[in-house]
Amino acid sequence: MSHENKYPYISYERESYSAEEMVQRSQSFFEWADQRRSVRDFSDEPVPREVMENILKTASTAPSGAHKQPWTFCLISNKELKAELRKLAEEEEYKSYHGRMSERWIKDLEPLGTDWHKEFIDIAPWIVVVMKRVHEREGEEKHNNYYVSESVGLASGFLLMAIHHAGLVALTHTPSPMNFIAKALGRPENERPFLLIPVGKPAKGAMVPDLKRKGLEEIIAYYE
Ligand code: IYR
Repeated sequence: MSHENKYPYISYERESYSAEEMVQRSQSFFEWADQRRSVRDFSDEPVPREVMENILKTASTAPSGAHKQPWTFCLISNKELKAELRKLAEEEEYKSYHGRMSERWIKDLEPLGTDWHKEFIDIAPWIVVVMKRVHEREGEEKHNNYYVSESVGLASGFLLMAIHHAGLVALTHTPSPMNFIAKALGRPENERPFLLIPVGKPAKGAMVPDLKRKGLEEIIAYYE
């Protein structure tokens, strides 16, 4: 390939598994991933910052448009800031649950037990706010990033799996509208809030709804 001379390449090899090993590995990985649940009841037990940094390094291994890695993760443990974010989130959510969301939407959320109260923002030891970087600046010039939502969505998926792997739990919270977050955190104008994710251990006696996941026949359209 022509670019090989111009840009550095390194060789890449992975361990190769037999068909049986691949079936076994993919099955056990599924069973492990299937244990992950969104949790709303957090313990306030501290989690070391190094754990969070490793988790965020993992999130940042996600593929991204032209490898621009168009994300910033705000890592928050400051109590006053968490209280402020909770207050602002609850103000927006109160309006959402009392008129901005459709009746159908509220009904769809009933089994999940959500409402406008967001005490988990105060209680969880860490809040990760995932920011999209819509462009980068070079002096006066703005350069748009590519496939920003796809890229940041992928990084957020990796983030949730890394949290799960550390034995922690998370909630993908989407306060709406989210502009208050960028303002409260003093983020630069090229960043937009994407998700607010409390991270920690589940509270003792935490409960989650007994949800069923779709079966293969519902999620795969085969073309063999
Ligand atoms: N953003 C609100 C409402 C909400 C919406 C969906 I779709 C959910 O799956 C859960 C909640 C909130 O965070 O409560």
